[in-house]
Amino acid sequence: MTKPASNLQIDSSRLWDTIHTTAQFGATPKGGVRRLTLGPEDKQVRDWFRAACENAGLDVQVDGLGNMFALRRGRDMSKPPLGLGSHLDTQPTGGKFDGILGTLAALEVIRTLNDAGIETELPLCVTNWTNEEGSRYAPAMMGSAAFVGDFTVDDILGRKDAAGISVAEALDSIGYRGDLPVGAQPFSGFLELHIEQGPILEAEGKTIGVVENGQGVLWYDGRITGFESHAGSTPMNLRRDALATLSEIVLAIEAIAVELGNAVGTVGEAVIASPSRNVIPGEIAFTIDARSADAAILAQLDERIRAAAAGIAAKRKVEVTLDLVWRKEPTHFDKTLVGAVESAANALGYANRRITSGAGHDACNLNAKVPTAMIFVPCKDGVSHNELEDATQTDCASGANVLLHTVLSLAGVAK
Ligand code: HGY
Ligand code: MN
Ligand code: MN
Repeated sequence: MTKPASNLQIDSSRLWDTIHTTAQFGATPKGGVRRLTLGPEDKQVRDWFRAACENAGLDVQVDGLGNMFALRRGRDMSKPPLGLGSHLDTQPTGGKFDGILGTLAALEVIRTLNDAGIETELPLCVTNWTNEEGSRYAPAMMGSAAFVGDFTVDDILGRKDAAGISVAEALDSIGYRGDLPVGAQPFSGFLELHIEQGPILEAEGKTIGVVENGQGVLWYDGRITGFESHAGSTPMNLRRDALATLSEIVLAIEAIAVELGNAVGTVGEAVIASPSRNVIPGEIAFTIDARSADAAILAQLDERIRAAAAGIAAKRKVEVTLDLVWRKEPTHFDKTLVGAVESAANALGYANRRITSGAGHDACNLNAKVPTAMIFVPCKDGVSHNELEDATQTDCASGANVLLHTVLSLAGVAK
């Protein structure tokens, strides 16, 4: 095998252009991107991505949950491809970079190898995972979770959004329910470039995050059943107020996470059934997202949140149910691949540091099945899941260059 061209760099302007070209699909007035999974804007970007991959000479396949796999032949086609990619769906108040940088940087790596006439030993497979965000359908990282067998395909196909549309119907509506069996695409390893979605790299002036671990995640669907009654005539001591109950639960979760340290807890959704200004809320559906990079703390979060909810329910004489809909243990990425990322960053002269991911990623699921690692670059003020999400062209290019050289070192150069 020949040595990878160490001065090979991706085309920074081309990558930057593709990021801004695709940002038009679901562009919001505030400069963000609202591209909910399996909706019309997701179809637009998927169609664009498929065409771009085919123009780059890749063979695109789609599996039964819409996960997209774009294959570049290597010299030794008897070996499974090295995977690289991320996701193209966004949060409702999403930005231009979350997921999109990693998927388009993977395409840029292919384009750069094509321009340089480089053939790798291993085949390469650029991937766009379905519903990483978990906003329209739970769980998050849904397509990659089913790919590694954490959920059955039928279970996922049957999941419904707030409007009662199933994953199956949504996939069919955009024409992305493919023939490839879910989980059939083999990988020799997987790499994901992503913005940090936190403040550390920017604060420390580091260009690259060499991601070692990822937080474990607990997702609950909660329901509070109190009693609707007149807001004017019901004495305070006789109320069974579902919203006052939820307010106590929210503050209890906050206190538990702060007290445990190395933990976070969020109530991101709450819906009062038939709300009215002069009716005491009787019924509320809500969600909890709790995380820790430490497995023991994750277990304590589960225990303490359940106990707090039960205590508040008893005190207020209401019913509170918590249904754990998703549990993912903390991720520890593959040491060899993490080392390859770090070597590439050092060889390219980028300031870097080891880091734990606060956010979940498809790579965290892949890691259960194949050796996996992640590359982070800074985002402005650490902000993400917000239309203000921003990153610099230079940092995006640096991350893509680390991805390129990590790919070359792992896949090998045939010619
Ligand atoms: O929830 C997450 O961490 C990811 O952004 N879906
Ligand atoms: Mn993401
Ligand atoms: Mn996200």
